[in-house]
Amino acid sequence: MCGIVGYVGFRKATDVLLDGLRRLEYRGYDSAGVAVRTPEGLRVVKRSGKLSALEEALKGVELSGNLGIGHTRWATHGAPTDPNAHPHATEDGRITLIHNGIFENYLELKEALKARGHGFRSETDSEVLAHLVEEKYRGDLFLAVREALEEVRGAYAVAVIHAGHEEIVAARTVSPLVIGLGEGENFLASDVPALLPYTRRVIFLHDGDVARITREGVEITDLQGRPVAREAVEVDWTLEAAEKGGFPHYMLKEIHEQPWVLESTLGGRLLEEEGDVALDLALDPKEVERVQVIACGTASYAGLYGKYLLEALARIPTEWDVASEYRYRDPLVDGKTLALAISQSGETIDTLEALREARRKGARTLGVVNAKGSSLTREVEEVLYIHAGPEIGVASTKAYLAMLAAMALLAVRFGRARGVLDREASRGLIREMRKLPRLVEEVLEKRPLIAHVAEKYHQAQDFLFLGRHVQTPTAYEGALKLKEISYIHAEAYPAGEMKHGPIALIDEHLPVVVLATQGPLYEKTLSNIQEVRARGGKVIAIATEGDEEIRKLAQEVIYVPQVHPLLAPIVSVVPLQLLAYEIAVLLGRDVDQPRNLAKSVTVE
Ligand code: HGA
Repeated sequence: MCGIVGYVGFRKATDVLLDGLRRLEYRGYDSAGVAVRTPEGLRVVKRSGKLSALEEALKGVELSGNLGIGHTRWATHGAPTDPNAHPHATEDGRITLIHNGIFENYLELKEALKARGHGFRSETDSEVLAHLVEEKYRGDLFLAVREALEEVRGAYAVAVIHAGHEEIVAARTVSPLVIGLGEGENFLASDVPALLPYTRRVIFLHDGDVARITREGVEITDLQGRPVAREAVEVDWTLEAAEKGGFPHYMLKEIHEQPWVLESTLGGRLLEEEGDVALDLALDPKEVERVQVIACGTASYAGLYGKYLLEALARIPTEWDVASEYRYRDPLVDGKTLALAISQSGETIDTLEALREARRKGARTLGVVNAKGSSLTREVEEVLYIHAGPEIGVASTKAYLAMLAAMALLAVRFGRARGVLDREASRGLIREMRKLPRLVEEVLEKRPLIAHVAEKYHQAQDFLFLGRHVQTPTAYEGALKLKEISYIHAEAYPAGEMKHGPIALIDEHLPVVVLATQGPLYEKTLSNIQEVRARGGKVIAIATEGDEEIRKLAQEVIYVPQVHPLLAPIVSVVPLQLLAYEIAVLLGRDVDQPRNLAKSVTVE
């Protein structure tokens, strides 16, 4: 959600801010703005629409200054209009701020501020903080921001500047913020990719931290002004990894990165000789009697795959529901329950809150996360990193694949530790896992065929996706990808469930994507395909290389390489990602920044 950037140093601030915003635009993108400290005071330029609208507005405006803040917005309070775009300023224009999150008590604060004579220019919750800081200000901006924050309730990352100070005051609670450390300059951002062109030395702020950032250094305290020590860390993400590298879209680039992503998720963790995996977890799987998966969106489908594997390979009862439901269903948890929280960003608020609920009830906790240093990693006992590198496309692809691989690792480890998976079976699986990067590479070569299928079906109004057992989450994920980036209505069902309702949808206009790879339920899936055919539906089958039988039944067949049936989802989801991508491109959609969505959902 919303992207925040800040700069203080010797460079032209607008250049650094726009560059940073471009790298954060995936977080939110209905409006954007910058504020720069110029010799004439603070100057704000902001526009509704995409970042390009702001860039256009800035052409011909001379904003000279070496200190500034910038923001891309994903509106929660107030429509995406120019006045509601950030930064927000006080009436005298001497204080300006940007905010990510929601101030829950803003209405009462706004009424009180109005009664005390403050005039408001936006409908946002964010603007109240600018006026509060103004009231508290007695010459010390750092202090004024802390005092103002004492009065707000809710989630925030904020950055505040004042015409009379060469400093940025930043604070966070819930919403992420990271400081980039330079020589004679310092940076601020919601996420690491914005900092990578300038520095890899960063400080992740924690909840309740307030920082004063000048060109010489950084001072961090808690809300009461007590100093807190935060270590600077080196991040290992490269700039190239966070750029498009010749692909027309981040999503396509990220789909093509999947072979090496799998290498890095699995690399060094597969112990073929021992028939085990090395996960470096202190947690003893024998002490776990039940797993509860906590995740949202794509990560939740990875979690559903995890449930099938943990039950099949480690024989641990595993519950699965989305985090926003888990949190409010008063789940039954005890000290032998493992809450397995999965999140690409590690900042997804529903997942964090559900995890906190599990912890309050006494669960053990394990996070499966991509972003190092993110909030989730600090709130779980242990972390299993998926090592997918920065994912910028809003619709997740490579992080999903890496999460699937992480689930496979976890299930093998748990199965071995609990003595229910024998060494030979495990060695077989590990050998198959080793092949995955190469097999995914082979699937990527099918892109021209998939583009052809997309061409034939991109005018459809609806799609149905069917899969069974471990391919059920693949069907869910395939439908989600298509919805997210093409805006075509798509539903997914476990194939056996089709006859209990969704079959009513089938006619000659409905393309039905069926995951029909080899495995124990292959024959049953073929029967489901027959049922679709009998009603005129068009079948697009994802099938195992060499399966000639299926050609007689399906209008289209996209082959994926032969692999252990439990690992088939890892190769089978790739054509579905490409299908969604090709259809979205044909329909002229904004693939990397689909409407209404944001990459890391930090509001409830
Ligand atoms: N509530 C603020 C900021 C929204 C936000 O953080 N979105 O992710 C607004 O509506 O402008």
